[in-house]
Amino acid sequence: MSLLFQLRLAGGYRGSAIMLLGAAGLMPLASSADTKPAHHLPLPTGPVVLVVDGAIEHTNFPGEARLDMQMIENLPAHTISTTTSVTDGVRKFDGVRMQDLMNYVGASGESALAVALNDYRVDIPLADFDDYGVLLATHMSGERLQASDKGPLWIIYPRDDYSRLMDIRYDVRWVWQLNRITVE
Ligand SMILES: Nc1nc2c(c(=O)[nH]1)N[C@H]1C(S)=C(S)[C@@H](COP(=O)(O)O)O[C@H]1N2
Ligand SMILES: [Mo]
Repeated sequence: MSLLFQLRLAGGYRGSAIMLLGAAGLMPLASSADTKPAHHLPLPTGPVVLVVDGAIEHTNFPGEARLDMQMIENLPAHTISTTTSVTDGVRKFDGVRMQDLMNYVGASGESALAVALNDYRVDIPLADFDDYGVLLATHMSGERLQASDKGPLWIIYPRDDYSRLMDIRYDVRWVWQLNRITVE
């Protein structure tokens, strides 16, 4: 990952971005980024809403990527409008792509064990994220998802765009109140 990309992801962390720029100024930009031995994610500054562990390369605690909402929302914004099996009519969901999140933590492997606040857990093939542009939603109908109602993070599939997703095998992967992902 390039230093510039890191700086962009650090958006909002102006202090640390300036410190990074200062450190980079001591040596040529390209070599400082390329020779960095291990990749460390920025530290969360707000409440941790999602922990990713398992087969990931980029961490900010031993073996874990602890993410606050800002770190998640620094990823590119995406939208899916779809019906769901638990709401009426078409809803607009805003959030970030699961694939971008997996890239951010440097995930490798076959599947993601998604675990929710209520201990619900299900294995999701990593291929789904790229195949369907699966969303990690933070908002429904323009409003932030609350923990009291499927939030703060809900995995959303574009089921209206792919008839094969209208199936119980996929319904069970729509994990709401998601709070941990173990990459396997
Ligand atoms: N956090 C959480 N997410 C969950 C579940 C759950 O119990 N807890 N149930 C799953 C199942 S089994 C299905 S079929 C879909 C829809 O659940 P529902 O029809 O029971 O509302 O959400 C999935 N996501
Ligand atoms: Mo279910």
